[in-house]
Amino acid sequence: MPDSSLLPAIGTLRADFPILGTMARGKPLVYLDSAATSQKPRQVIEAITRYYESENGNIHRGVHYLSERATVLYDETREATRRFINARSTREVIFTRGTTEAINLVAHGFGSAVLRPGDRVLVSTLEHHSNIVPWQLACERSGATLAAIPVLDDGSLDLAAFDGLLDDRVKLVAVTWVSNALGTISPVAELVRRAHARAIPVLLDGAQAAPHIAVDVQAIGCDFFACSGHKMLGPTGVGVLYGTEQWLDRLPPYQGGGDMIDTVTFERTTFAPLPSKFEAGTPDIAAVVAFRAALDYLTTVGLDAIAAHEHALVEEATARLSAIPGVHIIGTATPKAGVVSFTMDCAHPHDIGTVLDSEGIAIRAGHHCAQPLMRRFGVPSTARASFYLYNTAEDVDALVRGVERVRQLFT
Ligand code: 7TS
Repeated sequence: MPDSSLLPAIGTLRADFPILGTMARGKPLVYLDSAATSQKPRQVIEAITRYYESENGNIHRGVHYLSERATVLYDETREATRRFINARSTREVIFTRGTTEAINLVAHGFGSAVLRPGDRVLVSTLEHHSNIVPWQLACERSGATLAAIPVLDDGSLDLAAFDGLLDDRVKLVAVTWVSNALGTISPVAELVRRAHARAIPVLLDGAQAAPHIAVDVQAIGCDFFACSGHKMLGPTGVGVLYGTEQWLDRLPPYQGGGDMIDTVTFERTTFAPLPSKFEAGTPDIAAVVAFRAALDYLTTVGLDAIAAHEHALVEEATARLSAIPGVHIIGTATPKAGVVSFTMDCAHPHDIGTVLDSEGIAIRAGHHCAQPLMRRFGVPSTARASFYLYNTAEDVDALVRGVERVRQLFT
């Protein structure tokens, strides 16, 4: 049994998440879909309410009390984010709507300012569509091409093939740190080292890493890093793009509008310095402000404790599901973050998801926005249980019971 006490006072911690005490389909909710979006602690929910009840004003423009207050809170979150990922400067921390927008911002800039016909962007077979499609669009615009690092049968990156693909045509390596579909954790510092040895910049999709792993962008040495607030206990509508000043200065603005300019005439506009250059228009201020509460929460519990807790749950779930006849775990590489992806001989993943749902258990069934990866493993889709700091050994029990019930129903 995984030891629920791995996290200090997990019962108290669960009490911070009001939704975990609710019912789904008349059964106590068992939430195993945190890779899609995490649940929110009371501290985050209260920060949103507090913001709208007593702090709401537009940022960076007013002289009045509320505008100044909102601006301070917004800027404090930028500093808290800088600390959370260990960026050098708040100039390197851009708030976006999420990982998708962060990657699109960089892809747009590369498409117009960096990529030329014959150049290459290197992604991997593990990618979520949001780290494939923006690059395809950038390649179409610029005449560059896209290539993908293959994966081995255990769901890890083929590092020998990676070395073979790193040639002078490659102008960017854009890879996921943690696979959302399999949970594979890629050796990102090593990937950066090998790419930088050929002076190739690296973007890391950290959507599934930031909720689970302590991030230090300087130690890893990546040029860009993207993550989504809503997967890390924060609200929807806020994400982070980290980029080195050197790169962000080189890339053109993504959107034009208020807050990102220095001077505007009808002939010519000059742009604001970083980070404002990439933050046109009124952002989701409430989400950014409440994201601070999520970062504080994660920091207080501790990313290492969270990772150890999830690891124990994943190990337990993997061992017990593997023991059920006809269940196949997809992605067996180590190390792995809080994801268990599987198929069953007797039932389609959507049937698995539907039966579990009738028991109040939330998992995701589908291609997980990773169709090339599904194709690599010869499956149209998988059932995916994903764990987070608030999950318990009892949640694993419920999952295993649910999967056994699927087997009874379909054989
Ligand atoms: N990259 C990865 C690795 C992801 O897992 C996701 C979302 C994204 C990018 C996009 O994040 P967004 O916040 O901009 O939408 N992944 C999932 C998932 O696994 N199930 O639902 C969304």
